[in-house]
Amino acid sequence: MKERIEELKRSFTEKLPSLTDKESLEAVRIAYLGKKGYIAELMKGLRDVSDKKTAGQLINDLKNEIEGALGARDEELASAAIEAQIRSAKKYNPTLIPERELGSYHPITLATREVEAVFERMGFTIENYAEIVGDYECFEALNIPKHHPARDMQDTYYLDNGQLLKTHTSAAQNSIMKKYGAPLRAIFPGRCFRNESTDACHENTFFQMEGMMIDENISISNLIYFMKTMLSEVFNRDVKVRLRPGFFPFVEPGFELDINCEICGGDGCPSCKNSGWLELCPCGMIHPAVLREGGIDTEKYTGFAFGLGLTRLAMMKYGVKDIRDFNSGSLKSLSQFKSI
Ligand code: FA5
Repeated sequence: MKERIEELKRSFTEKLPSLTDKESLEAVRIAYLGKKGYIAELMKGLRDVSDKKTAGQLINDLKNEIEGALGARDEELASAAIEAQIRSAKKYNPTLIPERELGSYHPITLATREVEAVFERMGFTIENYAEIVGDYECFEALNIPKHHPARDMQDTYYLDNGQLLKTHTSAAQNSIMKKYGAPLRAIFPGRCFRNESTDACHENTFFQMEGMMIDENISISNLIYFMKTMLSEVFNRDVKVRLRPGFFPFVEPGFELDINCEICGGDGCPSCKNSGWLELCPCGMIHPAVLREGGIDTEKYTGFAFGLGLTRLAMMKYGVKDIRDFNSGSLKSLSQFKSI
């Protein structure tokens, strides 16, 4: 009996280090302590032993030893599992960037920055202007008096207090002339609003970028040079444009600068209203009445102005067929611009 107890003790001690998971631990517990296990077998064998008391004591000691060792091993395994969990868990880091889709710049923002960079390099300052303006800035200071038919070209949202939502960025011309005087080179991007029915190339809320250059001896050649430079730098290649006469009361002469439709290549499509051309950047020599209203000496200075359709420029640059996608808030389409 004594030898058998010693042998079981040895075999258990040898097995113990290999018990690295709950399953093997349980298997050994059943083998040694179970109803039909080695300890139960020893207890049965007691009947044939003369010194039952000593043998019983030895069996009990072995049983206690095995129970204690298995319990301790069980605890070790449990705390090792917790430690492994802690180790594998991500450490808290207050400066970590969240693991989710980051936002992206709106294509209009990207186009605006690109055009701004081109004009900044050519010495233009960038001005900001309000979206809610008065009748004076939006029309009267631009040689468009009350009841002038040119007002009909821009369906205006009027506010109850008599102010209005800026229909074009030209509304800032007068105040910028008064702010800086001449000579002057400035661009001013901004959101414009018109109560128009929308289609693939018309929105009721869109962006323009106005530009003005006033100095001595400014002529149409300067205007054409700056327009060409801006377009070739923004598109990084030659784009087909055409210049045709256009009427705006605040310029004389006035032009419409159209871009060959980049969506259909000029064949005609909904994006260009099937004409193959898109009105992009009307421009002209600033009317002397407008210069005078802005406090500029018309004997000494002349200037040009343009009103670039920024949203349409973004359409052409990025191949967006429908202008309404820009204000759609659809992440499916807008998030595509993050890598541009
Ligand atoms: C004007 O707004 C003049 N203020 C432009 C100007 C400035 C002329 C300085 C001369 C000197 P027009 O209404 O055509 O012009 O608009 C200018 C450009 O804005 C258009 O060529 C077009 O590209 C864009 N645009 C006009 N209406 C819309 C619209 N509803 N949706 C999207 N883009 C528009």
